Amino acid sequence: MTAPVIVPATVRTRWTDGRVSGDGVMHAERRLRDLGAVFADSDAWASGPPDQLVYRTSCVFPVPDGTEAGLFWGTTFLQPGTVGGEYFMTKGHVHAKSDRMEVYFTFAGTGLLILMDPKRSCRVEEMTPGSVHLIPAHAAHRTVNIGDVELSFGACWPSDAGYNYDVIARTGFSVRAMRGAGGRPDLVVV
Ligand code: S6P
Ligand code: ZN
Repeated sequence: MTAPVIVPATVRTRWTDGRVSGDGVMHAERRLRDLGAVFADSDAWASGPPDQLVYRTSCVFPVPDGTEAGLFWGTTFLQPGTVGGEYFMTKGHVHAKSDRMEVYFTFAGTGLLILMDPKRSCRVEEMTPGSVHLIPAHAAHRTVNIGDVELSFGACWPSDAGYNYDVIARTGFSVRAMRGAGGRPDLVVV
């Protein structure tokens, strides 16, 4: 057998901020206009700049969506800001195959990971550089930027997990993160 040659990795992640580069990296973004039902104060949302970037993702999908036993991974970059006193956050979803788990790991910034079980009970984990978060089966998950700089975190999830945004669009999370006195987050149960 001939000796294998050493080849460079085809994808790189910069550990200081999570920036992903290389082959097959797909970019997507969500602006304020895309997040109408997400924030509690719909008047504040409607009066905000629709082009305002709230978050973007850079992900690698090495196998077709829905493939059993494959993996996807990537970074989410969530901007700092508020709408009606509520911190910028992701839409949030439960996986379409809801028993599929996921792992998050924080590169930079400070945030919250809101995990909600099917009984609408929430657990809120602090995200800081280096923190690692396991998203259990059946948990809806949403991230919130509670800092003054970009929050970036990596994610790795099964390629057959899929997304269900409808359940969140219909009933939301039972906890909202508002900027409180002194800039600290207040968790409001709704
Ligand atoms: C995918 C994973 C993340 C999110 C991303 C944006 O399972 O959880 O890549 O897609 O953080 O959040 P959302 O709720 O808009 O998909
Ligand atoms: Zn997910």
